[in-house]
Amino acid sequence: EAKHIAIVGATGAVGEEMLACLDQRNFPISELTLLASARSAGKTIPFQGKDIIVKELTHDSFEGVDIALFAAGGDTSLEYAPSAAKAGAIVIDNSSAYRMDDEVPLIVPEINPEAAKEAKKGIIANPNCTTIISLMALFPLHKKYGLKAIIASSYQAVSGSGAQGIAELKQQCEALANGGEIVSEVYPTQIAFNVIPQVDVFQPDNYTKEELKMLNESRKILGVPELKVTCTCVRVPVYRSHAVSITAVFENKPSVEDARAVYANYPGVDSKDDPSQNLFPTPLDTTLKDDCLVGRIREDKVIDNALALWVVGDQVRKGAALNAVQIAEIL
Ligand code: 2RA
Repeated sequence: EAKHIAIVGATGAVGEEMLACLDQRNFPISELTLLASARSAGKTIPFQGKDIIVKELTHDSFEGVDIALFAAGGDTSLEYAPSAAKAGAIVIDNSSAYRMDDEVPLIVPEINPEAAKEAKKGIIANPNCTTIISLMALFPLHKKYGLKAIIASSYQAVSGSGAQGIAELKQQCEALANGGEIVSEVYPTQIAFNVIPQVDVFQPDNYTKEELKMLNESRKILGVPELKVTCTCVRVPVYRSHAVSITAVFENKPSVEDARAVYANYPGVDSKDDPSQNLFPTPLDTTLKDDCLVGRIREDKVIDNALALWVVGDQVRKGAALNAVQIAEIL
């Protein structure tokens, strides 16, 4: 039956996409509460023919809310998600705040939907976008061959940094085209016509938080605590879709043909892979789309029982908003 939905961070890139997904998927909504900071409160956002006024987020914003989608960063989730849960809402949190909490399930609906029943705190965590997109390619193969290790390099869109990341790339491209000054506030150096091998902050082991998310979140979602992962996360001048180059190592010997066939009837992921036709997916193929696309599937030439492959997916959609709405659909 219809639910009272709240979106925290309704005016951000992911919040806006959550609204779009709820609308496009005809999610049964009895009431919609849009919440944001004082700065954004008062704005109106159109939804299904009505103008909804964005309210300021407070600890009392969740009366009667059934599902609260959070997309306003980790600090806001840590501060307000417990209040939403206390008011009786199920929280689906897009931030990293609760992902590694043993009492909080971390869910990709195509992989571990049953974990939604374990929301002991009334909170469910949405995984990191790079993890979701990578696992959409790896899970079907994991089921067939048993995944042991992942060696990956990501090519991450600026939308991962929110609306300001998109604006920074746009500003720099225009400035470079017209001879103006470029502005680098979101990234440590120019991102236009460049690539930056840093996403999030460095840790003592010289990996970034983003790279360790791939390791820790993949182990939790797949339920494979001994999974080995080495990942290099790179920011690239692309607007909305992440791409990940992966060598996946399995227990059993995989075959390229079988791998392509596996994707053919797997929900949420498709293969676009025919070297004889120069057929492979690029970030522009998945932008604003639901499905992830896999290509460049080939036997790895270094490691036995391993496939090299390339997966792309829309970072704002399947990487965040769509995944969260699909979790809400499970509920
Ligand atoms: C990024 N995955 O791409 C991180 C957070 N969205 O910046």
